[in-house]
Amino acid sequence: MNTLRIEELAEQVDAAAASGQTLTMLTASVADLDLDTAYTVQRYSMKRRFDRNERLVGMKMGLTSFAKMQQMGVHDPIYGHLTDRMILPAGGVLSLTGLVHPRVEPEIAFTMGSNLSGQPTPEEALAAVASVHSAIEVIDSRYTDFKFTLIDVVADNTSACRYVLSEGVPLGDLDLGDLTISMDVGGREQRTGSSSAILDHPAKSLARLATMLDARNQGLEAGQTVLAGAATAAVHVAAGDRVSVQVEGLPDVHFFVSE
Ligand code: OOG
Ligand code: MG
Repeated sequence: MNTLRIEELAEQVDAAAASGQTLTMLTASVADLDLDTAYTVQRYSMKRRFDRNERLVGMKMGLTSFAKMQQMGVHDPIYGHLTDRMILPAGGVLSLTGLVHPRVEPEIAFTMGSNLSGQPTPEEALAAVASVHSAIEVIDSRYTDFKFTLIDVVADNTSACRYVLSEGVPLGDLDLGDLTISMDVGGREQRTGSSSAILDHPAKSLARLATMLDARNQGLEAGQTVLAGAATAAVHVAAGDRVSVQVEGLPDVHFFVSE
């Protein structure tokens, strides 16, 4: 696919995200969009945000858990970019204005203490981590009815919308392999899972992210945030909700939803 066409697709996904308007799946009309090109669309769409003074602050993994793969009907881990515009302070308020149909999911996040590149083992990946957080990701697919193929969701920056981190704690002796994770959404919906749902261990998700980035000559940098992926299926939010996540052994995190 030529650069001009990729630019056009990037403009479409960027405009949908910026305006909160839905988009028909790109693959419905673009026959020659493959996964590798979808990552290029994602990168070009990020460049548009950077041109509007958004700043890259980290990366996210998606579809790392069976619950998510099953919910979305898509079966491979994917990654997206996080910008400063997506940061929601802990205890803060998410406004639904300008969003399409947001959902929340409970996650574990890392703050990188050093750069991470190449194809690290999970142990090597963890050695590059400065602190660990419980986290809530707000995803908001720009596609109609929150339905997409793997290629479409990658082009749409893996539905990234907002995220909230708890205070960070050093990893120390904490084993992230099997921590209970629970989420409450407005007292209406609860989800409970285990950190083992995240590619068996969140460190494997981090290592996999580095390896996927390496295939495109990218890596992670000290200070960046990494969302390791949801441990349970995602839940719709509504105005008035208080959304909270608890990860065993980590500080809690919550935020509020307004119209
Ligand atoms: C894609 C993003 C999935 C996760 O943690 O699994 C994701 C989506 O479900 O819209 O962020
Ligand atoms: Mg997520």
